[in-house]
Amino acid sequence: MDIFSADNDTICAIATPIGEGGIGILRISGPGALDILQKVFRPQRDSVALQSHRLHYGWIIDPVSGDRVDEVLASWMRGPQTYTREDVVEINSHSGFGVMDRLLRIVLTSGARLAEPGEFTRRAFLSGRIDLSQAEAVIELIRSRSEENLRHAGRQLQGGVRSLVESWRENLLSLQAQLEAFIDFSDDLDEAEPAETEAIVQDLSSSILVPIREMSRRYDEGRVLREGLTLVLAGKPNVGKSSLLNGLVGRERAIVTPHPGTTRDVIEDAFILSGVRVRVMDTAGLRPGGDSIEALGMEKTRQSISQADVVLWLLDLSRPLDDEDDSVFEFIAGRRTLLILNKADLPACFGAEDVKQRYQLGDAAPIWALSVLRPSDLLTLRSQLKTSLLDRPLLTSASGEVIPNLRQKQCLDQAAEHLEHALSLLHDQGLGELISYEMGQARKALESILGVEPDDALLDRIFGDFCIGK
Ligand SMILES: Nc1nc2c(ncn2[C@@H]2O[C@H](COP(=O)(O)OP(=O)(O)OP(=O)(O)O)[C@@H](O)[C@H]2O)c(=O)[nH]1
Ligand SMILES: [Mg+2]
Repeated sequence: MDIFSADNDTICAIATPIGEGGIGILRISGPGALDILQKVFRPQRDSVALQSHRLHYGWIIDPVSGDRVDEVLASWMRGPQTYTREDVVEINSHSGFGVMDRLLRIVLTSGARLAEPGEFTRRAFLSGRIDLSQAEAVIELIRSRSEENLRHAGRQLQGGVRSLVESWRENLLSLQAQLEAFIDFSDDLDEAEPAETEAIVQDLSSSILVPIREMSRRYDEGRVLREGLTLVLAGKPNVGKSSLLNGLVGRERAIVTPHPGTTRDVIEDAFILSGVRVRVMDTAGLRPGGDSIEALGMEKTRQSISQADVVLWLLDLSRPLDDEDDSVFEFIAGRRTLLILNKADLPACFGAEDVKQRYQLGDAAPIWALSVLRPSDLLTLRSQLKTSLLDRPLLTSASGEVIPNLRQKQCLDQAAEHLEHALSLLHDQGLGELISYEMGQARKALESILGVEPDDALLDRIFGDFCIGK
């Protein structure tokens, strides 16, 4: 792709968060980058020529007024060994709204225009330095909020998705070429050697379709890595929900009192479980009746439960099961639920079996008896949560699997569908040209993961998600 065919102007943006800080970075990219730097930057040692990929110490000067604006370190990097493959300039200045704003205006009046969100990365893509899946990994990396998520984005940035998809694509191309060689001899495949068609079927299925389906399946589990999990604590009043929240996040986040109805609002916090971010919501105790404030709180509880990936339902072992517990059960019906029998340090009024019977739960339902006030029980609970919620081979860091995002998954599913058509046509000895067409469509779907021939709307959607300056 020719980088000078489209947006050939020079763009600039503040690349660091706006606000007071030690250092702020202004980034410029495009053919005019060096020229602009020379207009606005005075190196301390005038005689030294600006060298590529070196830091230079000096001052930013307002070319109009001649004012010294800030003491900076500036670098100029000659393309193509840069983020965008264009000439890139970075100015490290002090960071504060006034300084950065002045700097930006000086650079803008010296010949650059303000970059759109994600435009630097878009240029890296258009110049062919990275493919679309790697550009998406940049956003994921910036947004990642847990170690596991970060690790995955890093793998993707290094081309994890790209190399797999490219290998399927190559493979598909060569199978299509083999197939077309038959078609040259006959219209129908029934005249081709059965052994040869069989070999194509085998290859198409085992080395392309199966791994494509496998990667697509990982999407759901991968969502957990990207977005984390939402855990909602539910139960009747006074069972220990707020105590559990505090125990899980390791601080006194919610008020705990011996009075039922203490929590009236949804209280949210987060903790990290095996590298995955878990958002946890403590809710108002559920019970029929109650005053109007409690009723509002219960409505909010209902909303939280509807957003939950998993509900932790707490029961109080020290009091008999009652109709308040029954109404909680109705409230959370249909949600993925784990049960905690809390206050196991006190004499118990019932056991796990009674709960299973009363609510007709299967034997497989996880029920854990513990006291959320005991640190050792909390540790056990954490590891039980880990096993129930996260322990799939995929989520262990060593697996190195790549996980598609939603867009990539949709492309994979399309590719798989075309491959299945091709396979069933091959099986029925259908028209060779149709088979070849389906294989071509599958290849196109794979190529759209990489961003071969992307349309502008798609690029706008992907890069519009970035911040300005990236
Ligand atoms: N003995 C014992 N007491 C507990 C345990 N867990 C919580 N409690 C006590 O139970 C009372 C209620 O705890 P909370 O955490 O406020 O209960 P809650 O479910 O948030 O109550 P509401 O906000 O009113 O719905 C407090 O006095 C806690 O100290 C436990 O495992 N053992
Ligand atoms: Mg509470």
